[in-house]
This record gives sequence, C-alpha cells and structure tokens, in this order.
Amino acid sequence: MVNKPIYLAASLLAILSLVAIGASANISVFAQSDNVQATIVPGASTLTDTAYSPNPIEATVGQTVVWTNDDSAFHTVTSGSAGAPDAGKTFDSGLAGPTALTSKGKTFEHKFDTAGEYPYFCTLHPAMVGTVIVK
Ligand SMILES: [Cu+2]
Repeated sequence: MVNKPIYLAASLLAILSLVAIGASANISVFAQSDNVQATIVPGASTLTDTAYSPNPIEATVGQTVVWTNDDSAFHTVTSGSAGAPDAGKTFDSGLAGPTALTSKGKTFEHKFDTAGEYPYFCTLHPAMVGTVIVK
C-alpha cells in the first residue's frame, strides 16, 4: 500500500515518455516533408557552379526542391548535362509555360522520390551547373 503512489508515478512517467517519443517522431516526419529552398543567384548568367545556391542541394527522399529565380535574367533548371540525350528527362523548368523561370521571383519545384545524385544545368547558359543529392 505504501508503494502504490510510486507505481502510479512510474506509470505516469512511462506514459509521458511514450507521448514525448511520439511527438518527436511526428516532428521528424514533418521535417522530412518540408521543401528544400534553392535560388538562382543574381548575375548567374556569367557563373558556373555557383549560379545555383546552395550547390550541391541536399535533400531526403520524398522532399521537394523549390528553386526561386533571384536573377533578372531568364534561366532554366534542367536535369542532366548540356547536349546529353537524357537532358531534361527527369525534370525541366522549360522555356515556356507556367514553370518557366522567365523573370525574378518565378519558382520551379521538383519532388525527389529516389535517392541519388542529380546533375542539372541551364539550357540558356549551359555553363550554369548544379547537383541535387538525395539521400
Ligand atoms: Cu541561365
């Protein structure tokens, strides 16, 4: 009878720690679904591997990378490398349409569902290159 309050306290602690574990698990799931932000920097047309920032972009499987054009010039975010037959096959902001990064403030996004390294470039300025690393 004397120990009963101790058992109650211990049970309460056990329940509270389970709740805490559950809450932290939910937070990590939420963090994984967050978008990863990247930019095309001002003056990118004359840059190479610093045109896209950060470079490389690191993401986890299932995350979406959002590129914002912070430059005044028209750029693209195009998978692969310039001249390669598979260029633009995985993702491409393109030269026309709603995803085209025609001016400052425009955004393009792509969700990465498979781990790997994804090189990309700008079709208008092929010296602009970057990599997305998905883990
Ligand atoms: Cu460009």
